[in-house]
Amino acid sequence: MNYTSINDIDNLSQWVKDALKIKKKPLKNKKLGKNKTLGMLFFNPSLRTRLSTQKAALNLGMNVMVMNFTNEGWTLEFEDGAIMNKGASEHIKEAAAVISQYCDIIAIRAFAGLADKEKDNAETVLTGFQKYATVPIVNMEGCTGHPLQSLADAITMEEHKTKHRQKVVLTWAPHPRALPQAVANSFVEMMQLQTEMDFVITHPEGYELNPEITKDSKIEYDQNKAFENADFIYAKNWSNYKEYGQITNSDPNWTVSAEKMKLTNNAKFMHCLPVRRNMIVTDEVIDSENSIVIEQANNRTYSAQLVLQKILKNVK
Ligand code: AN0
Ligand code: CP
Repeated sequence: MNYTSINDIDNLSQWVKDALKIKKKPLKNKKLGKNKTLGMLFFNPSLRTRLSTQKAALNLGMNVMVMNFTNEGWTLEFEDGAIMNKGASEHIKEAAAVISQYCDIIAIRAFAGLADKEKDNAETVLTGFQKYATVPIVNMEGCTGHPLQSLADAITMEEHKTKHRQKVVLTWAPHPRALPQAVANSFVEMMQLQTEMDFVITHPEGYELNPEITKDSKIEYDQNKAFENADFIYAKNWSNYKEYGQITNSDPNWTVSAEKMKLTNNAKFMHCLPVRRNMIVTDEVIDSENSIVIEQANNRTYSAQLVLQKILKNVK
């Protein structure tokens, strides 16, 4: 079993229930991962993913090895048949096979480069490891998805939902650097699995995510209209998908402000973090009682623990 996309979740509501059980008793399966090793490979920076996934593995009694490829690992070649006369020192064929000798599960973070849409959509790093590793693979944010984040988001919404049918809004917000679509993509896919929530995506015109992901999810270009009666506001920036990787809008009117939150049904504020204050969201909103971003980050441990637990049970 791999966990590389939201499509690997066979029953979201059951997974959320199971994760909440883990949260109540995180050390219950302390023996499950004994003498098993999780290898965590980072091609990009991380705070939450690195620490929460490591914590999850430790809660299961696993050993953990972390390696940064940003400056410590050999530069890898992913193209089959490549004549390796350029920068890359080692081919994914050997690297993945070798790491599989040391690790029982390999978790990988490899962001979109945002320069070449086709290359990013091909998920070169993740699929390279899937092809040449002999152990299960976990996606810690690839080019097109961040499924551990969205599972944590689902857990967090379950904990904070009120009695009536919930309205959930994914809103784009401005950011000074070009960011991937991965978090938004997986959030959309996770929301498509929700049966008892209404979902609306709001962003400036032209900022449509990949239509193969959004499918028939509702898009409302008027952010104020989208916010009306919302129970959850999930903010995230992403760079333009059509004009791939470009920043074509930085309108500060899209920042989530207290004034905009007043349009909602006393909505909870969510963001995956790290967040740029007073760009994505004002201090007033993120510091308010309605902000659940810290609990969301806390739930990263239980989303990762559920996934590792499922894989370990499968491996045995
Ligand atoms: C990354 C992104 O937007 O994909 C990671 C978020 C979890 N964010 C930044 O690079 C700021
Ligand atoms: N939300 C998230 O994945 O955070 P990090 O990039 O810090 O891991």
